[in-house]
Amino acid sequence: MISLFEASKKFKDKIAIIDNKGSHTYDQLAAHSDSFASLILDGNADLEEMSISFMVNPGFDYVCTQWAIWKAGGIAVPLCLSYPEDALKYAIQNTTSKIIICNVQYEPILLPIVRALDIKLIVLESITLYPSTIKLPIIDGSRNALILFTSGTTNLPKGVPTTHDIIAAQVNVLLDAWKWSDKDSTVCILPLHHVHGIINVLTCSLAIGATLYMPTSFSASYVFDLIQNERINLFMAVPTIYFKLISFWDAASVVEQKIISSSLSKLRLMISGSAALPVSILEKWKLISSHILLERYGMTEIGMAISNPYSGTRKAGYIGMPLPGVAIRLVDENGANVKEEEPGEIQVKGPTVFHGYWNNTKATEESFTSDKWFKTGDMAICKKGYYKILGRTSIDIIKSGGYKLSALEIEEVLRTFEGVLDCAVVGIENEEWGEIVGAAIVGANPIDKELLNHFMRSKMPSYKVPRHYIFIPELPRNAMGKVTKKDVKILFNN
Ligand code: MLC
Ligand code: AMP
Repeated sequence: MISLFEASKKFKDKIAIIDNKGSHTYDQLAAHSDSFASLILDGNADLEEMSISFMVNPGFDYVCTQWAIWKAGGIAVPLCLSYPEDALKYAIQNTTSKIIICNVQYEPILLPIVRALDIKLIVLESITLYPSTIKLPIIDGSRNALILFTSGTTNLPKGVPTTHDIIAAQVNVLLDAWKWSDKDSTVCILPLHHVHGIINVLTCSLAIGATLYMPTSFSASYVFDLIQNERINLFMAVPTIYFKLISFWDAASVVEQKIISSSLSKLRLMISGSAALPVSILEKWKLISSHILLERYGMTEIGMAISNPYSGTRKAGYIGMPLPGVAIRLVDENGANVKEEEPGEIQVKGPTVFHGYWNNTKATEESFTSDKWFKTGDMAICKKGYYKILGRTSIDIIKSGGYKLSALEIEEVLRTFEGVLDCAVVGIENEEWGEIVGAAIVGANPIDKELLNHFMRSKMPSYKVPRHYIFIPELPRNAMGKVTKKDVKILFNN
C-alpha cells in the first residue's frame, strides 16, 4: 500500500497514534515499521506474499506490525485477541502462516500451536529493532495484503484476502465521502481483526494524516472523556456501542448529561455501521448529541458500499446511497433486476470488492454471479435512491454486537459436547446486541448448562457463545424433515 506509506512520510512529526504507552509520530511509525520489516525479512529480499499471523494489542505496536508485514511483502493476518486455541490454530493453519508475531501475554496460548506446526514465533517484547539499512521491496498493488475471517453459510469461517489496491480503493472512497482531513482526530474502540476497525478507522486515519487514539478496549467513560476534553472530532462505532453510550449517559447526573451533550455536539461527524441501526437509537442519540448518525453499509468482502450522505438528508432506517465508484444492483431469485421499491438481493461490483475467498474455490464460485457481481446475501429495497436493508437471504447468519456469526459453526461445536444429540442455533432479537445467540438443544440426558457453557467458551470467543439455551425433546421440523429455524426462534420468545 504505497500511498499509505507515502502519506505517512508527509506528516513527519505530527502525532499519528496515542495509546497507553504515549504519543507516536508519523516519523516514528515509518522508521519503526521499516526496522521491523527488515527484521522480519531476515536476509530475504521480499516475503513474496507469505502469510504472517499476528496477535498484538491495539496501539502503536499493532500498526507497526501490520505495516512491517506489508513493507516486507507479506500478507497480514490479524488474529482475534479473545480466540481460544482451536480457533487460533484454524486461522493460522488455514492461511498457512509461516511466522506469528505476538505480545508476550499471548505466548502461552500460541506456543503449543507454533510447536505443533513448526512455525517461527516473534515475541515483540523480546526483540530489539535497529534502524533499517536495507532496501525494502517494492510491492505491486495487485499483491495480497490482508486476510480477514468472516463467518458465513458454511460451518467454518472463510478467509477474505484483499490486495493493496483493493484496500487503497476502500480507503479512498471513504476519505472522500466522509470528508476526512489531516485535522481530524478519532478513536478506534473496535476490534482490529475486522474491516470496520482496520479500514474505516485505522487505515483511513493514517492515510490522511489524522491522529488516532487506540485504547486497548472499549469503555463508555473513556470515550466520553475523550469527547469532553475535545480530543476527537470524528467517531465511528457499531449500534451496540451507541446503546452502551446511551446507557452511560442515562445513568449520569443532569449536570454531567449537559456537559457530555454539549461536547458531543461539537464533533464533526458520528457514524454507525456493521449492523442495522435501530431508529430508536438514532432518535435517542439525536436528543443526546444533536447528531443525526450517519448510517452506512459494508461487508468484509467489499469494504463500504452504501452510505447516507455527509451533507444532505440522512434517512432514519435507511443505509443511504451507493458510494462513488461502487456499482450496486438489487436482483430477484432469478438474477433479474427488481423494480423500484421491490425487494432484491444486494449485489456489488467495483474496485473495492475482493476477488475470491482464500483457498476456497467453491465458496468463491457460489458468491459471484457469472458476470462477476458479488452476492452479499443481504436483502434490500431502494426508494427514491435510498436503500433499506430488509434482512438476509440466510437465517443461519446472525449479527450480534456487530459481529457476524454462523449458526452452523456454533451448532457444529455444540454437537461435539457429550450428550448433545441435536441442536439448532438462531439469532434472537435484542435491543442492545441486535441479536443474541440462542441454542435449542436435544440431549440424550439432562445437560449441565454450566458445563456446556464452559465448554463453549473454551472452543469459541465469548461473542460466539450462546447466551440462551433451551432444552427440548425434539427440534421443530417441516415435512421434509428439515429443522424450521423460524419455529425455533419462536420457542425463545415464549
Ligand atoms: C459480549 N457480551 C455479549 C456479547 N458480547 N452478550 C450477548 N451477545 C454478545 N455478542 C456480554 C457478555 O456478558 C460479556 O461478559 C460482556 O458483554 C462484556 O463483554 P465484552 O466483550 O467485554 O463486551 P464489550 O467490550 O462491551 O463489547 C461490546 C462491543 C463488542 C460492542 C464493544 O461486541 C465489539 O467490539 N463489537 C464490534 C464488532 C465489530 O467490529 N464488527 C464489525 C465487523 S465488520 P462475559 O464475560 O460473560 O463474556 C462489518 C462490516 C461493516 O460488519 O459493515 O462494518
Ligand atoms: P461482516 O461479514 O462482518 O463484514 O458483516 C457484514 C454484514 O453486516 C453485512 O452483510 C450486513 O448483513 C451487515 N451490515 C453492515 N452494515 C449494516 C447496516 N448499516 N445495516 C444492516 N446490516 C448491516
